Amino acid sequence: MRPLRSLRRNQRRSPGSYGLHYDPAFLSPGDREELCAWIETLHPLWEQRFSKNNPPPPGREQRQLLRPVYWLGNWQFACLDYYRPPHGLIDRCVRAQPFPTVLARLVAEIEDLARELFKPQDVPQGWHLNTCLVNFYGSRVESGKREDVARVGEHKDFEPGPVASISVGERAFFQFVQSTRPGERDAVVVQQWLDDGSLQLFAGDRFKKHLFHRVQRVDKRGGHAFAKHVEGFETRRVNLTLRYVPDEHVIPFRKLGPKAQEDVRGYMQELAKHAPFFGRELEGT
Ligand SMILES: O=C(O)CCC(=O)C(=O)O
Repeated sequence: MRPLRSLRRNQRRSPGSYGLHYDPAFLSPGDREELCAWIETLHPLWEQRFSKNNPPPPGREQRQLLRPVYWLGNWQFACLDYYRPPHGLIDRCVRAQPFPTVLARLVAEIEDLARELFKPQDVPQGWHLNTCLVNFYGSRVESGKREDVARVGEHKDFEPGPVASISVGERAFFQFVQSTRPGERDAVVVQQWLDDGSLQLFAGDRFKKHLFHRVQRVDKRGGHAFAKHVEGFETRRVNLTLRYVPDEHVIPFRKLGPKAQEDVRGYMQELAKHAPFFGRELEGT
């Protein structure tokens, strides 16, 4: 078995909070460099939240997501409403590119670590990190005006089992919160900075099912900047969130229902401009 590098190097577990592990120095300088070099090759999408066949509900408007994203393993398009067991399983997870070598290596290490840290009942049968959401955080730039949109509102990750999160670039202020009644402030239960090169790993009912999590803000003081990936967006932090979607719920584009195909075909065509994988998926080969 591979050595559990992060435990051995830091000889620490997060104190007193079963279900939450944080390693501020998970990435070695070499891994960080390799990961960042790969990130710079990506052409993320800046998706719209809704689509022709999934229009905004009454009182809400079409909007662009706060940040560009890229998915590996399977792409959960916002307009298909993400993976939401137990009812939202079908036409949610569209087969996408495999992990690059550096990420596959880190994932193997993280899976071992999760099995060491968490109780068997919190690591479902068949669990493996086959899904990666790459989030680009930064500022929207329009007509020379810069708007900081580096945040994520409170939500849960519904994919079963432990979720891992690797961060590079500026540090982010991350909170787990207890949701309260409308109009009242949410109660912060745990908060921490997620540093450049860090790993956060969480599992179990408390952190997965009961609490919500969010990114309140992303620092600017480190001077981190990534290459321009999307017109009108400047990136200063990249986060890779790794999750598990049962393999039977990941489907090729051609097997999506006709309405879902219609809604995401344009995105697939956009992705295919830079990644031949998506061209092949569109052709159904
Ligand atoms: O950027 C982060 O640290 C968290 C991202 C997140 O919550 C998510 O992708 O669900």
